[in-house]
Amino acid sequence: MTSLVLLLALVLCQTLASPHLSVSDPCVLELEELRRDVRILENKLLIGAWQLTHLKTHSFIHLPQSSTNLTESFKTGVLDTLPPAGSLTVYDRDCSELFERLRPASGFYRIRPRVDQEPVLAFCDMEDGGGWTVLQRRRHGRVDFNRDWVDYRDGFGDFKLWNDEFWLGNEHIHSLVKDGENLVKIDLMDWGGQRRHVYYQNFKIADEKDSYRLFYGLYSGDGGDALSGGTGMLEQWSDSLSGMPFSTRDQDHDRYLQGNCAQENRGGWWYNRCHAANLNGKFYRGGPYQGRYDNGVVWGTWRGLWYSLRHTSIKLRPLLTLDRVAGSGAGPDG
Ligand SMILES: [Ca+2]
Repeated sequence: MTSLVLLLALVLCQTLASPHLSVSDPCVLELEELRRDVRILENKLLIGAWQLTHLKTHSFIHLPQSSTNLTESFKTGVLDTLPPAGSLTVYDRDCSELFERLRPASGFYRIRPRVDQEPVLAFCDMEDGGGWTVLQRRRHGRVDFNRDWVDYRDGFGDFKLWNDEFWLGNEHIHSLVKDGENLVKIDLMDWGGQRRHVYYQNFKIADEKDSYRLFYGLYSGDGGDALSGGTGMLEQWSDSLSGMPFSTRDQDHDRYLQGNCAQENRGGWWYNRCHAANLNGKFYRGGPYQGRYDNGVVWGTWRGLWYSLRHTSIKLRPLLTLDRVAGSGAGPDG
């Protein structure tokens, strides 16, 4: 329907407009706006349909019988006692392929993003619609995220229990995202148990020669677009991470000439001058924190720069999976 409106507007504009369209032509500007609106609407529709399907077919987490409150179960550590997830070697490219093939439970699997490389141990989130390869997770602050370039490149943390904390590794993330359309979902939870979910289409990072430079597409969700720094021009100038190379305390690639964002903010990230989002930052218990630098586990557009979140995860799956789940008929299954 929206595509039809766009087509109609295009025909109308071309009929009325002079043969030499300029950028200032109102029709050109209007079309650009319409195209953007269509993209946003399509995105919302996709995610809405997917969430609906998910609600119908999945329960979010298999809680122990005695616990009915998710937040409470995190507090009491009930989920820590769940048995370790399996670490089977599979030869699927990512968790979505594995999900399509076997519909297995969530857990650690050795996937193989590149056939010319050794399999990689990754957490596959088979809830929440299924097929998510998890790139990052913060849960309890036991893993130190203030690390050097090599650690961020190769990955670090614990890969055993389902709530272990880790960074999958920039090299592996690069292999996973380099060809194809995908959707990244960022799950956030504060210390009161409130949750927000943020989505970015076409998440991409360059190779190591280009310092794992970050690219991403359309934002949606209810936590705010902190990767782009927020809504103001000034915030975007200093905080937008779009097109930024990765920095660590021992490799400063940020735009902050007077210092090193990674050193101040205690984590590896795609810093600008420096950030409105710092999900690999220092883990502060309780939420609000004070200090010289806004170096907590921060998603600025939701809880601000001086609130450190309790849970975060960054996970990825191909956009095509969503098409199939949403039943658009665009996928190979028809
Ligand atoms: Ca710097």
